[in-house]
Amino acid sequence: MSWPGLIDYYRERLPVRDLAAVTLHEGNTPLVEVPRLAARLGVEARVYVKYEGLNPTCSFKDRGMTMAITMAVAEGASAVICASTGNTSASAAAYAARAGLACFVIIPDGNIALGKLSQAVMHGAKVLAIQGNFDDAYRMVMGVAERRRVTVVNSINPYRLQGQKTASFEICDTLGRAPDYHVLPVGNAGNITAYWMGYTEYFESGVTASKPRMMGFQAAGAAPIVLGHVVENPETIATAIRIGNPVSWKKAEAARDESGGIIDMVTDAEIMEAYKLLAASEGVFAEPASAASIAGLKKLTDAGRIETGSTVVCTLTGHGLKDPNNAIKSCPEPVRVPAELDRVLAVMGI
Ligand code: AN7
Repeated sequence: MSWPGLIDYYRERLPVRDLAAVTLHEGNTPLVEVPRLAARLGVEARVYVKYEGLNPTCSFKDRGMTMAITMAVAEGASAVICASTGNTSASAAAYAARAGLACFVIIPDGNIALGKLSQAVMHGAKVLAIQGNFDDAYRMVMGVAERRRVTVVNSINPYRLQGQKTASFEICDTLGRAPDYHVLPVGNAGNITAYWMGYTEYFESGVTASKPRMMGFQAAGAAPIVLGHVVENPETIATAIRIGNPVSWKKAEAARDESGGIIDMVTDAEIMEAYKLLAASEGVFAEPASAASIAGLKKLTDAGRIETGSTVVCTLTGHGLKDPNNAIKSCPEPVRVPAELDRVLAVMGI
């Protein structure tokens, strides 16, 4: 039987009643053990990555969007809107197309990865690139929603986090237990909130006997939660998490504190090192923001914060192909060779 999508699989744990799901069969992403990466990081634990780049639009946002668009249809909406650093816009555009709804997305001009922009336009969204950052785009969305009948599908929409919590269910179902540590990037802080909700629900209904410590990582140039204040001009190569005033700030702090976890930051240099190491050591390609979780795991390991023999899950939130420009920029160029066998052999050097 093929996977029906997360709403039909986890329906009794989601507030959807018997509504027909708007689905692209999202969810059921691989949990990949990464021993070679773990060895390279020097972590003496079982390390897994939750490969969310293998969702239909290649990011975790599809989990929330199947719920948000299903509910928007049920409520009679004709149009949806979001602000986005890229992945939310790609997902909203795709699911709106699937449901026959109009979609408006507001993005920071020049600061969204190429793959994400190509998705939003291909799926027929009306794309507004504003001269401002994500936080400005979000303000615009809130303003529009006050004046026009459009459904906001940013994570202020409660159905988004409901859908996203299913990633925790899948991890526990696969492992047969909850991990000891869950490491993930933090931008608008919705995902860490949703994962914690999922882990808590499984624990409270007796499916699991423990809950993980939630270990969130922001980019150093966009780390408002770590610094304890809004960052006016967030800057990071990981444009997906280039956010200075997260919507779910307080909920993320609650997830951190209730789980006995942390929210810390990693530099762009650490992110790019982890980005390449993951791809080269395991064949798993994730975008720079996702690599913040791997950079975070390295930082935790170096500080002796990961208990030997424990189980660690890192979420890889988006696929590496979302951002081809950063991939190509971060590696040596292909060697240009004439089509002559001797020259090819000479360049190969083996
Ligand atoms: C790849 O698309 O906010 O902490 O507008 O695309 O739940 O915000 C994206 C966020 C991590 C951070 N990794 O998750 C958007 C947007 C990737 C992302 C995050 C995002 P949250």
